[in-house]
Amino acid sequence: MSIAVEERPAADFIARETHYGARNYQPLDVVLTRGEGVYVWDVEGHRYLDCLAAYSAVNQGHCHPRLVQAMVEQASRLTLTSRAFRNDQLPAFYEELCELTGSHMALPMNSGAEAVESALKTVRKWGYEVKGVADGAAEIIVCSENFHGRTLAIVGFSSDAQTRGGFGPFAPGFRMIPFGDAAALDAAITPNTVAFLVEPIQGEAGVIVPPAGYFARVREICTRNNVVLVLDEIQTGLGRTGKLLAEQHEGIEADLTLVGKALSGGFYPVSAVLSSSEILGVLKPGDHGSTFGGNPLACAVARMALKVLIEEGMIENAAAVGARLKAALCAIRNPAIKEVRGRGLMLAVELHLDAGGARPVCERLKDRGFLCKDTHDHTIRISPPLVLTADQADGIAEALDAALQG
Ligand code: IF1
Repeated sequence: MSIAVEERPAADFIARETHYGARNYQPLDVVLTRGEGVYVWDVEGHRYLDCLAAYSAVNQGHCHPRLVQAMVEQASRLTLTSRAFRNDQLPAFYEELCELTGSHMALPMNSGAEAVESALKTVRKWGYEVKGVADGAAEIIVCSENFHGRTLAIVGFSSDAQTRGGFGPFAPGFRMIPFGDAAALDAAITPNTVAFLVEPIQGEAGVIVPPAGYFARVREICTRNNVVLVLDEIQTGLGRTGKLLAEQHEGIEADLTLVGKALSGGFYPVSAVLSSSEILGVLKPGDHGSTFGGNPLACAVARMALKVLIEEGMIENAAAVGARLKAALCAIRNPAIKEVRGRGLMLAVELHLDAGGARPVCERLKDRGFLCKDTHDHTIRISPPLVLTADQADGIAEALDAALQG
């Protein structure tokens, strides 16, 4: 028996979603039913090039056949054991993930926000047990305009009014500094500072690339002050910027690295905290956990997601096609464009304040068969699957050029 595909007009799907669903999103009115590679199709049969890739969770392309096979095979063998018992997929997942990323050990979780929360707990415990911070006094430094997820602890240290608004009171122990300012980090560190949590490129802020040399200085400051450097690579990691991890552009290594999203190629929520040293070792049996974290279905899917990323050259493709797409976007001559930013296939086009906003441009792109996401009112984010071809990249730039003309 299967879940029947409903043949109804798009408006019918939208009406029921709006009626029964919590209204915490305002999606473009396109109802998708199928995906393959860089393309998705709506219920009326229109094809679109997906320039969001589910916020970089679908780096490997929609419904990658090797991922479908890994998922189906494992789903019919064993899905969930809980961590009360061992399963035969988890060791291989650990081994392959750690060897690929040069990590000492890993902690498996599900959503990105859970990986962030897990890192926050770990660095606090490390602070008390290893660094010798007095109980309850640990401080964690974060950046303004950060985006690390939606849980209470995380939104509590957001600088975005809507993200925080109405959800307090919040957990104490966080200090905020500007992104890209190494001197501010140096000045904010106290003897109680246990960690600095930062995105290599700020995503939700509008794809903000820090100044050259920033992360080299950050690394040096953290090392000198015995502060754990936690890089949130949930969006930037796994090939998105043209390297396996964005830290490789900076020539540094984080102490804790957070990955998620594309770790499953979009099939399943799989995230992980990667530890380059013994830091994760502060977690003892019973300290932390998750019903689904490290389950065999997640591990099998993630193993294949990493395998296809490497074997099919997707990271190199992201670098090459990303550079071509960025050049094509930069070549668009339109006074509405303020700036083109980004690295690899993590790109954004910021419009001038008087250009009428990014949302109408995204609506027109949709009508031309390209799905893009506006962010912060004036920025169009472009982050297609990493299997994008050069011709498809040129097509995106041509469509944006046309959409900007109205
Ligand atoms: C939403 C943005 C992307 C993330 C980083 C952790 C998480 C995310 C760097 C949490 C999640 C998402 C969630 C999505 C919007 C989105 C996003 F626009 F906010 F910035 F991707 F670009 N760290 N990012 O980007 O991961 O718990 O969601 O698995 O609708 O909230 P999660």
